[in-house]
Amino acid sequence: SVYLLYDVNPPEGFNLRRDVYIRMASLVKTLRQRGDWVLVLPPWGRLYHWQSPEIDQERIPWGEFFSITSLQANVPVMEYEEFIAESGGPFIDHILVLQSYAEGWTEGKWEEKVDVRPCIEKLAYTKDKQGYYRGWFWGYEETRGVNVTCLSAQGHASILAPYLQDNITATSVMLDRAETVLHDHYAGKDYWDTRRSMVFAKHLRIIGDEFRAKYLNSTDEKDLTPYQEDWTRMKAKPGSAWGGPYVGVHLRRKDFIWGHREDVPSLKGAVKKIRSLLKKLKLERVFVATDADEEELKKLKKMLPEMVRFEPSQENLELLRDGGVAIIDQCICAHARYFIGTSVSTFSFRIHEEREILGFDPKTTYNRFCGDSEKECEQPTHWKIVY
Ligand SMILES: Nc1nc2c(ncn2[C@@H]2O[C@H](COP(=O)(O)OP(=O)(O)O)[C@@H](O)[C@H]2O)c(=O)[nH]1
Ligand SMILES: *[C@@H]1O[C@H](CO)[C@@H](O)[C@H](O)[C@H]1NC(C)=O
Ligand SMILES: *[C@@H]1O[C@H](CO)[C@@H](O)[C@H](O)[C@H]1NC(C)=O
Ligand SMILES: *[C@@H]1O[C@H](CO)[C@@H](O)[C@H](O)[C@H]1NC(C)=O
Ligand SMILES: [Mg+2]
Repeated sequence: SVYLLYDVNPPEGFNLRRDVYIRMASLVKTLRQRGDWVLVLPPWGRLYHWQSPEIDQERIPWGEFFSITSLQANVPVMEYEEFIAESGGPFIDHILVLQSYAEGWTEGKWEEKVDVRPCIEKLAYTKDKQGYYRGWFWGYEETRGVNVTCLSAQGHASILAPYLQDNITATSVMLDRAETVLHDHYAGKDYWDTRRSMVFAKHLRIIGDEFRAKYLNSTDEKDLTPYQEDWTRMKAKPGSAWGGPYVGVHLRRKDFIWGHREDVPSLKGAVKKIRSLLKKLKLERVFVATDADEEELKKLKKMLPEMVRFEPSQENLELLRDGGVAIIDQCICAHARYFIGTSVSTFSFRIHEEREILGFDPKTTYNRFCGDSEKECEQPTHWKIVY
């Protein structure tokens, strides 16, 4: 096999990283037209938003969050530790640091291209005494890179394929800053195949289901949201899902409010909107997923005392970690009769997709809060599944 590894710009969060996975899976499908390429899953960890203190949040395998057999049914993947075991040690033959072009678009003209170029930014890798490259490598200190070069790339992920196939002889190649390349075909069949294969790990789905049953009077049978573990057999008719008797809310705060963005509401504005939705939809319950800090949460609870939240015990938090809790929040929002999210949050976008897979009427999904004084509050785009 030839192993393709990748990593993403450190500040990026969990849900943008899930998007980059889709781009890389697409690239591997292209590479596999000529050769036995396998995608190595970059361990999760050290994400800026995972701030729960005193829990270990590094070197987390994908299997803690996603069903590996489901991913496998789309493209061959393996966990990083399997790669180390199979390839004979913690070495990555060639690291390609993707970057844009120093000169920008020439004459304002967009064209797709790939070229070996001097590194624009300071390398995030340093040479050790043996001449190997050391770097973050997802918290695996013993990992070393044998060669590092910078590659300017402009275009969709698969433009890298000819270069990887013809100009690189290594058996393990890592693309760093993989978010530099774009989707081969956003929301096309291949996009959706990969997206549908990103089935959440069973233990997380079970916790979400139990929570819905216990606190929200919501079950798949009553709500018409039947789920198949095997995603290749999941094809819900649009509009067939009814959803649990609650409004699902994703209220993104933190960095989304620090910049005083005009498309993000104040707490007061959000609560006003939630109340009007409950009334309009004749629903009594509201489930709130949010990354609000303690202070904001206190204010929110005061204004919306009936809201339901998923709040794990310390013991469960250690088990699930921040990533698992976020996924459970997403699962619960995905099953609501009506969902409203936050403008341009990838966390909300992933909920849209989950609801599309379950077969909800798009009117109940593609909704977002408006800023308090936002003039044109454009609602999210509906992306239909291509099977
Ligand atoms: N549990 C939980 N975590 C959240 C919520 N909103 C944001 N977060 C955390 O903040 C991160 C936001 O980063 P990202 O996933 O990139 O989404 P985006 O920044 O909203 O586009 C998530 O991955 C979570 O770790 C929420 O409603 N519930
Ligand atoms: C790859 O190799 C070919 C043939 O040697 C060369 O023409 C091409 O410029 C190389 N591609 C890059 C991006 O360096
Ligand atoms: C590193 O890779 C570059 C580009 O493929 C190649 O020219 C160079 O010889 C390699 N260096 C080593 C030490 O293998
Ligand atoms: C749960 O929902 C069912 C209808 O699906 C309803 O008959 C029942 O009264 C509800 N139970 C509670 C406790 O709200
Ligand atoms: Mg983010």
